Amino acid sequence: MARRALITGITGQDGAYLARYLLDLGYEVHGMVRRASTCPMERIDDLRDRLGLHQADLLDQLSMIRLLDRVQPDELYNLAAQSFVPTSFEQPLLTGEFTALGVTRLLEAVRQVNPKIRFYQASSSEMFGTVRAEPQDESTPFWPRSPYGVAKVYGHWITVNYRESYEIFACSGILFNHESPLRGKEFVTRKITDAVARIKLGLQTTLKLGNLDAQRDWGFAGDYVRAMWMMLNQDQPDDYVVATGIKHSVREFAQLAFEHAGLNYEDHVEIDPALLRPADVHTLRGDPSKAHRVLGWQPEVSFAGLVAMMVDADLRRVRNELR
Ligand code: NDP
Ligand code: GDR
Repeated sequence: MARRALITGITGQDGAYLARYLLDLGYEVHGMVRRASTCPMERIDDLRDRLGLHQADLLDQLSMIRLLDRVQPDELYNLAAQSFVPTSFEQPLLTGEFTALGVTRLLEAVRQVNPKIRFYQASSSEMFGTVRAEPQDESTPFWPRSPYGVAKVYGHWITVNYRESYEIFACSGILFNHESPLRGKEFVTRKITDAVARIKLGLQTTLKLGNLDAQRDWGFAGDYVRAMWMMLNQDQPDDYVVATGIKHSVREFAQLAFEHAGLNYEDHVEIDPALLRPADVHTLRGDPSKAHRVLGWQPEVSFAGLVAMMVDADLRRVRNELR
């Protein structure tokens, strides 16, 4: 019998990559989607006839209990969240409801329906915030810098707590930034590669950015979803940092992306103070030694490869839209 997986947040970037990965492994894949008046299925359109999609919402406890009862998954990946850091400053309460308490609602549903369901929580390097050590590993203390980061710290510890209290096979994956052509256009990497394509093809001339000196450890989303599956397929549940171990600044990302299209970023990028955050995370670099050692996980796409992949995909897409 095929193993059965349920993904919350299946319509997001990671949900789309993870669904593909699990289908390729032979899983029966189900996804939780929330009701909307428009259709947010763009990223999984080509997979829809191979997926079971079910309506439920992180805010509605009963909907999640019913969903688990109906699907009876072996593995549950909790990727759903309000995931955009600036929005968390504007909507801190809603962010807490989705990104923090949503995790407890889901874990309670696991306890009630079947405590043998293996549970993955999408934790984040944003929990490290003002970093207490460089690079950051599983034992580095958290100091989150946004309501989003604070909510993710709650999600992390409630996952650990349910593992320790109820012996649920629950893992927290502390993933550093990972990007792809499916990344939302509000995040800085995709904002840059989308603008590069539009500038190259004559549709816009400038790109407004905020903090160009922020440094991130950027990897490829396709590599990172493999690590999620690996965590749930060990003998023991545990928490892992997933990162490349190399950091770059937003400026470097922009420079490389514009260069890849034969452009100079200095001719097009403008600083907009409105894009600066009330508190930002200035630098992040992960230490993925444990994921290498225990999971055997290795990333396959380099930073330069990622930038080129994203610029090429946006150039192709914008060209097609112009036809
Ligand atoms: P996205 O923002 O692309 O996707 C978020 C998903 O959550 C969407 O499918 C969205 O649905 C869903 N969602 C939001 N609110 C609710 C709700 N109330 N009920 C049900 N579903 C909801 O995020 P990513 O794919 O980039 O990230 C996946 C997870 O990993 C998130 O939890 C994120 O915080 C975390 N993370 C991401 C990292 C990254 O670099 N990408 C790094 C570390 C952690 P809809 O389509 O309806 O909006
Ligand atoms: P982040 O990603 O906050 O790290 O969270 P984002 O791409 O939004 O920002 C990265 C850094 O770039 C700086 N920056 C800008 N950011 C945006 N969005 N837009 C701009 O114009 C801009 N200019 C500079 C930011 O200040 C920041 O320092 C992402 C999300 O996917 C989270 O859900 C996830 O948990 C973390 O990555 C790891």
